[in-house]
Amino acid sequence: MTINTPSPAIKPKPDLPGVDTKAEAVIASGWLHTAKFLTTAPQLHFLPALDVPEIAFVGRSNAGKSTCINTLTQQKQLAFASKKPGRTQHINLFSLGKQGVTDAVLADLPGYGYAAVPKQDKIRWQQVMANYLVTRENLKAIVLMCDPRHGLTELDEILLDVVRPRVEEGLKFLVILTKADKLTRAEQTKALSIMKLQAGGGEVRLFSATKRQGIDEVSRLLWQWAHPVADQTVADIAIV
Ligand SMILES: Nc1nc2c(ncn2[C@@H]2O[C@H](COP(=O)(O)OP(=O)(O)O)[C@@H](O)[C@H]2O)c(=O)[nH]1
Ligand SMILES: [Mg+2]
Repeated sequence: MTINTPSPAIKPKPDLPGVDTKAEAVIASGWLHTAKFLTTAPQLHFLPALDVPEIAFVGRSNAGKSTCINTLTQQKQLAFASKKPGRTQHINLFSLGKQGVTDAVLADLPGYGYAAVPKQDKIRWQQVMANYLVTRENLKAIVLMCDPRHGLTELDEILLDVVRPRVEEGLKFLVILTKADKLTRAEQTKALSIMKLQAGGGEVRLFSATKRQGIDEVSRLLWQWAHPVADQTVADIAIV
């Protein structure tokens, strides 16, 4: 869909002169909808080396990661929203791109922190995860899912420590506060400001799959990160 004449009813965000946020959200969501299963691997070295930007989704089991991926891509079964936490132990890749041309990849990493998982598996997970996050060359951004009712867990903190050097070198970082519908307005505001302090310069967004909150904002961020074009407006890009 090509959008080059923004509706007069849609006002650009004052802090982003020239960018029509609604039009950008439409483009971003169309792009996310192209997600297709690419491959799955139990460890980093089984993954194909890719030269398109990769955006990794991480988070403790049950944080709402599968639901979020399915919501963003508008596909019910893309990332299987398992009722059994800790079930997905592989890194799953999904390709994104219009007209069959892959221009980015989403990586769904195994959920962690599920108590019933044997210790050996937990250690294995930490190694796979750390290896991926530290050495995956085309990794462009990390999206950490966090249920704001629980806040950051010990494993989330470990993960933050692991990725911090790469974030300092320019890796993009977003914390999604999931299931925001479970919080009151006041609780949402509080959770957002606490997480902004903890995220160390990363982005933080409230998200609810059931109330469809935060979808446009997150979609736009992911789209922008995968398409970093300086000094171009969304309309220019859409015309190309
Ligand atoms: N109320 C509410 N529940 C959610 C939301 N997102 C996920 N859930 C529920 O949280 C549970 C875990 O979700 P799932 O996506 O499987 O989490 P994952 O283990 O991180 O992949 C499921 O019962 C979902 O239905 C949300 O936005 N709102
Ligand atoms: Mg899941």
